[in-house]
This record gives sequence, structure tokens and C-alpha cells, in this order.
Amino acid sequence: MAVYCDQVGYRPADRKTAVTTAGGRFSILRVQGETAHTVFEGAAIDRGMDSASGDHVYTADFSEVTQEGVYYVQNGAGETSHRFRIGQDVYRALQRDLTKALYYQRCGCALEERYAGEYKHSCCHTEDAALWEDHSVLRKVQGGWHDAGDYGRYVSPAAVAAAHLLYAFSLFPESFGESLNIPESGNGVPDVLNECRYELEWLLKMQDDEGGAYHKLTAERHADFIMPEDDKDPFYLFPVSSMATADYAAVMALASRVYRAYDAAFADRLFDAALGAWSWLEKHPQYVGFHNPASCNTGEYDDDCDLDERLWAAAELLVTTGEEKYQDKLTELLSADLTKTDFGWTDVSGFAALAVLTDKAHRASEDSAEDLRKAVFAEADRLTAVARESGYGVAMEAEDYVWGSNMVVLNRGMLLVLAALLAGDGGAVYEQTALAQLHYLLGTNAVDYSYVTGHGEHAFQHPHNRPTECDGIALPMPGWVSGGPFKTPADAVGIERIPAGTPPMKCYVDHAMCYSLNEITIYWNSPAVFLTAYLNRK
Ligand code: 9MR
Ligand code: ZN
Repeated sequence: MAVYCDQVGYRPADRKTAVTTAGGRFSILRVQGETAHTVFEGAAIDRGMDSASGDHVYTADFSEVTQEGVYYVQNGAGETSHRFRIGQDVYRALQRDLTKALYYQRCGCALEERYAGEYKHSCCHTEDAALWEDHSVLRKVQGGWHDAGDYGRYVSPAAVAAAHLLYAFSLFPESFGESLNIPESGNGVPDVLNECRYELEWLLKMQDDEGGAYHKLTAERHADFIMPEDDKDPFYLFPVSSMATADYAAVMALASRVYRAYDAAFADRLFDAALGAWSWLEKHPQYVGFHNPASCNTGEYDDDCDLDERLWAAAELLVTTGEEKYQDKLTELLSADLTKTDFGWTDVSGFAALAVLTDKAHRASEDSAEDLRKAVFAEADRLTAVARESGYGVAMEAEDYVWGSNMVVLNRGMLLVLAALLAGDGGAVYEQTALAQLHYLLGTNAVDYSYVTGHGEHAFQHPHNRPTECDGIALPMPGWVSGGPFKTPADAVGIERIPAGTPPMKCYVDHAMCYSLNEITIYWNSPAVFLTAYLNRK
């Protein structure tokens, strides 16, 4: 196939483009029943060589087609694309499934058939966990979401995933009316907050007596490919790190604001947890890192700098309380050499910008806000230029195809959304560029895959995910985002199947053993929830 499009679809008024490797005239065909007829023709625009894919590509612009319906593209060589839909609501089911996917990660409870359907399973990981450094100390830390295709639970990734959801909800609440069919549905609280609370209740257990957050809760080694309820290995609480504690302070402060309108007592617990973590940070002004003990192979999530995490914590606590000491810390950290625009687990600085710049009460100083605003627009403009340069419209350069590259794409989409919100009427370019990131994820890419399970005619089907491999069900749950292409695959199957010199965008295999190319994680789904919630807001 050499015509690539968003396999889910396009909203009527948006820019619509497909990418083709053949020039000449292209047609858009509308499918009605058994037949298809041409509704639009145009000349494909020669974009030359696209370095990330190694393809000579052409753009087929069919923005003029606005009528709701099912379509496909045919290029000058007679090749056709997958089908897609044009409709105002094309991303609704997608947003629902992306969010519901997190429910399937719930740990420490059974997934009942009436919510999980055929993906039901019995209760997992209910034993108390021992401190890694003193196995005689046991703690009750049941709950939370499995991080990814493994059964570990890690504080920083959890905080980041929850923050994506909490910001999605607080900025675009009108996009979250739909029921997710989870145990709490119908309790008067939007389901995204019900689902997120499952993670937050677990996070509340991950704080030690001094306020520090344990870096992670995992077994010593990753489980074999077994169902979660069959994994009986002991779980350990690994030492507190400053990165986890700062992320923890930040997300707890943010969550205390979001949940206050629904449950003041819960909001108080979250806020106290945030204060406890902040006082730990004050007592430990130096970086306290985490590295896996030699015998341990579960996720490390190490980070050699905790300033962006401290920046985020200061921003959230400032926005929550208006207190001067947080402003002082924010001012101090804003002068450090930080990016201020990222939303991943290694660099959370963009959340400080989100907190400050979307705060309706403007609690941060004008200087701080201006500093962050400048950084957001500088990065949004850079990304817009990169996307314009890319034959696929994606804001990625060849070197950006790292492990979990789809997270980079989605986080960049988030930053573009933030710029669109701040730019107001002048934000159309940022919005359309943000949308192009979603189109890339959903099929406008050089491997022709929709990187979301169950969404698109050619969606990936073999995520590296233990339950998916063991449950005997042919298809994975819908709504999972793949990690995506990685220019230097790190798993044996990926290394074997991808010849050296393959262009970065093509370094992908839909294979369950490809943990460096095709795993799923909570924090690869959560920015996609943010992006789709933005698009579904009206
Ligand atoms: O997402 C993480 C990626 O950025 C790192 O390069 C990689 C290697 O350290 O680890 C990834 O995180 C994995 C984690 O360690 C354990 N759970 C699954 C994560 C996704 O592959
Ligand atoms: Zn579990």
C-alpha cells in the first residue's frame, strides 16, 4: 500500500491530506453500499524526499471534501488507501476506548465480565509488599494500574499519566460525558475521574512516613508471559527518589484541585499528600536518584535531573495555594536551563507551563507566566516548522524516533494544543498541526499502521502486553497505543527483523515480542486522551 491516510478519519472542516508515493492525479472515492464513486480529484503535490521515512512522497489534499461519509483515496498509480470516515464525531469512540483501556490495567481487583467483557480476569497482586532495603517491613500497597505490558507500578509514569487525564478533563470537561462502563459509572462523577482515582488511591499508599514517594513497586524480575492473577512473585517497594517525590507532589496538588468539587475529603487527602511530599523535597534539596539494584530488571525510569520535576511541583502548589514560597521556587527554577515544554516521564517541565498558563486565577507572577508563554510558543513554532518539513506532516525529525516514539509525537501534539489554546483566534495553525500528529498515529505514516488497537482498517494487533498474549483471545482490547518505531530496536525480534539502515519511521514490527517497538503503557495512552478530548470539545 502506498497511500497513507488517517484510518479513523477527519472532521468535515479540518485540513485533510493523504500521503502517497506516486505522483500525478489522485481521486477521493465515496463508498456507498457495494459501490464507490469519485467525488473529488486533484493533483498530488510533490514533496520530494522525506528523510525520516526514506520515501519520495506526494501530498493529496482533499480538504474540500466535507460531506459526512466513508471514503478512500486512489493515487495516480491506481493504488488505494484504507477506508476512513469524514464526520464531526470521528474521534469520539477513539477517546472512549483510549480512556477505557486504563481500566484494563487495574491491579489488585478482579476485572468483572460486565465491565471487561471477554477480557475479564480474577484479582491480582494483593499481597503486601516488602521494602527492598528491609524485607521485614511490609506495606499495604494494593491497587493502581499495571504500568505497561509488565505488571510493575511506578510512581513517576503514574503521576504523568494521571496528569494528562486530569488536564484533559479540566480543560475540556464537555468531552467527558460518556460512560466508560466501569464499576463506578453512574455515581455522579465523570468516569475519567473515577478511573483516574483508582490510580490516585494507589499513589496515596506510595508515600513513606517522611513524605517521600517510593520510586516503584515491582517484583525483582519481570514476570513470564502469564496472566496477572498467576503472577505470585513477591513485590517490593524500592527506595524513595527525588524525581518520584516531586512528580508525586505535583500530581497530588493538581488532583486536589480537580476533585474538590466532587469529594472534599478526598481532595484534602490529596492535598496533604502533596504537602508531605513538598516538605520532603525541602529537606532534600539535592538530587536523590534511583538505579536498579543489580539483580533487578524491572523498569528503572531513571532520570539524571530532578529540576523539571521540582519545577512542576512548585507550579502546581503555587496554582493550588497562591503561596509565595512556591512562587519563589518557581522563579528560581525557571532561571535554570530547562526546556519547559515537555510532557513525558523524563521531562515534565511542560506541566509547569500548563499549570501556570491555564490557571484562571493567574496566581503565578506575570514574569513567570511570560517566561513560560515564550517557551511554549518558541517550541510550538519550531514543531510547526518541523511538521511542515515532514512529508508526513509529523513534528518529528529522524533522531526523535526513540523508544516510545509515539509518546514524543503525542506529547508534541499536546504542546501544540496548549499553544492553540493560548493563541486564541490565531491558533488555527497550531490546532491543525496538533491534528496532524493524530493523523500520523492513526495511519498517515510510512508503515501504514494505525497505532491504536481496534481503530482503523489496518490497526496493529500484537501489542507486547502480558494479558493479551495469555488470554487466548484473538484480538487485543481496543484503544491501546503502541510505543511505535524506534530507530535502534532493542529487542531480539526487532533487531532480527529490521535491517540496519532502515529509515527511522519504518523501524517498526507488529510483534508481541517487540517490547522496544510495540509495548503499551499508561502514559502512551494518556496524551492521546488529551489530544482527542481537545478535538471532541465542540
Ligand atoms: O518507556 C521507557 C523508555 O523510554 C525507555 O527507553 C525504556 C528502557 O529503559 O523503558 C521504557 O519503559 C518501560 C519500563 O521500563 C517498564 N515498563 C514498560 C515500559 C515501556 O517499554
Ligand atoms: Zn496486578
